[in-house]
Amino acid sequence: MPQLSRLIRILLVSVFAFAAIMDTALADVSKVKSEPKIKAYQEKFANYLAHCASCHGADRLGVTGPALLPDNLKRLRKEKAVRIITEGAVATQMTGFEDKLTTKQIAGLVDFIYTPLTKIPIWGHAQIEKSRKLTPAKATDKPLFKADPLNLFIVVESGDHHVSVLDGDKFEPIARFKSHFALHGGPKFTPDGRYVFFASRDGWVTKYDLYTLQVVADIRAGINTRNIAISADGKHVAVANYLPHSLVMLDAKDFSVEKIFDVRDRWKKTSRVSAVYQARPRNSFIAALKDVPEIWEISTDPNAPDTQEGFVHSHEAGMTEHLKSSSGLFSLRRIEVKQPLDDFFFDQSYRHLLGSSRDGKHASVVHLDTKQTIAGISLPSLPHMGSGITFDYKGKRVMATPHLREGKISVIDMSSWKVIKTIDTKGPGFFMRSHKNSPYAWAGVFFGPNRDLVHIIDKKTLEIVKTLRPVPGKTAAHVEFDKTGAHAVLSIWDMDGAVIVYDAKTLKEVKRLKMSKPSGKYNVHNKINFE
Ligand code: DHE
Repeated sequence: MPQLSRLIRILLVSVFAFAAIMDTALADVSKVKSEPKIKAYQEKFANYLAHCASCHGADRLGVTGPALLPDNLKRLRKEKAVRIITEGAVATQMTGFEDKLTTKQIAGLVDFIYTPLTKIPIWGHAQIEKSRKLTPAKATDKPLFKADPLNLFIVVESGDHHVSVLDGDKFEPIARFKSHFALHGGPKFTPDGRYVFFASRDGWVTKYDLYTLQVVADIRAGINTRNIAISADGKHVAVANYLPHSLVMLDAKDFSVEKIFDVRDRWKKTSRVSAVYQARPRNSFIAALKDVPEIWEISTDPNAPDTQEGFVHSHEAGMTEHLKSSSGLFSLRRIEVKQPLDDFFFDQSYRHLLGSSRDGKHASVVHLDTKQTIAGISLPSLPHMGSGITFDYKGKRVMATPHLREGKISVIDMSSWKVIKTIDTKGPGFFMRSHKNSPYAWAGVFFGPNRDLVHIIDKKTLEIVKTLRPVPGKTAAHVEFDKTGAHAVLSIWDMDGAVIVYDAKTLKEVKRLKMSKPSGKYNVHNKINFE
């Protein structure tokens, strides 16, 4: 009898899965008008089902392989997609199809995966919960290794999709594990530094225990995710999604879904979420919305009164899908702005937010308490605020930001909100980093022929005092300091890459460790102290 009910269950699941595939297929086909086109489309779809669906899902949302949707593939050029289907992808399970498919069929498949779905797929409470996987951690309240747990480095190796954990005193690896495909954004840590959370572009959020060195929870909170943030008390993880248009709140302990915001402005216009940030002194999350002129502040203060000023309960905002918490938790405050702002930077009090406009030519300063835009700053093309750093210069707090389209770094006075200096560099940059104990700010050239260069800027003079070329011809990017600021660690972004440890004062190389395209590295102490 139990066997019979299992059989019925399997049968029902298969019928539903088939119905879902056909629904997607028919919806896609409805866009294709003439008969020969329908035939060609059906052929591509049949090839997709035969060769790709088992790993990437019949609905293209991803299974063991990544999602194959235009939004998720934005950073992959079509020619490269053709090459990957033909030859396979290094350091992944993707094998080449050269001997199974013709060049024309491969081109057809590429065409197919870059075709948008006609319906936004549903990824709600049921789908998220279903993906949740917990692995019990070994019981311990101390690290199971000798290294200083607050001076560990977490290195995201995007070449072969792994994460390494380094002892930050000896610069030796103590653990390495497989991550989801294409992690993006900085990992986030609980305030005690014990747990670290990662997000992948395909929506997977992973919790890793740095004491036992094991993955303890995993969940898919979106289909196309931007980044995550952790609340000031370490109890909630917020996930910002492009697809669907949602902001998902997870319980940081066991990843149960606390709430899903279906993101819409006051007029119900739906929006992607560019990113979500923790505003520690405000005990809230701040979210950047891509398509509507609003900034969201979501309270995470468990002691907030029910009628906290300016906040409305999420049910009033008409967007509660599931709400576990009571009181003011997760109530929403909308800050209306003139135009959508992307890519944020905050001053240390979290009273002011600096957001870049979509045209990428200027930034607005928004006072988060009064909701007023108090200043506008004209800037060279496309600042990358998220990578900005702050430090003291001639008794003033300044912020320095690289630009994605021009070889310039803007230095902004954070009291007058005026650009006080524009530093010319050898090409557009992506990341900048410093440490309170370091006299220098490090800024890599990320794009163009000089992408193997890293500028060292004296924070006292705002002059470039040295330019390093660690490996000629290979991109040098993303610097992180150790706990005390004595060493700076730089990445060589190559499959045959490395992290290079420098003495942060003498700027001499101390050590080199081989790594697979180490895109970012994060020191536990610096991250939990917002260094
Ligand atoms: Fe990032 C952080 C947005 C492309 C590597 N990137 C961030 C953050 C944002 C952002 C908002 C801060 C989130 C956080 O840490 O919580 N990134 C964007 C974009 O909008 C952009 C330009 C286009 C896109 O397709 O998303 C973009 N980013 C890239 C890349 O192409 C990079 C170089 C390679 C990659 O892995 O995708 C890249 N972004 C990174 C890294 C961080 C990051 C390594 C974390 C930096 C840190 O030190 O914290």
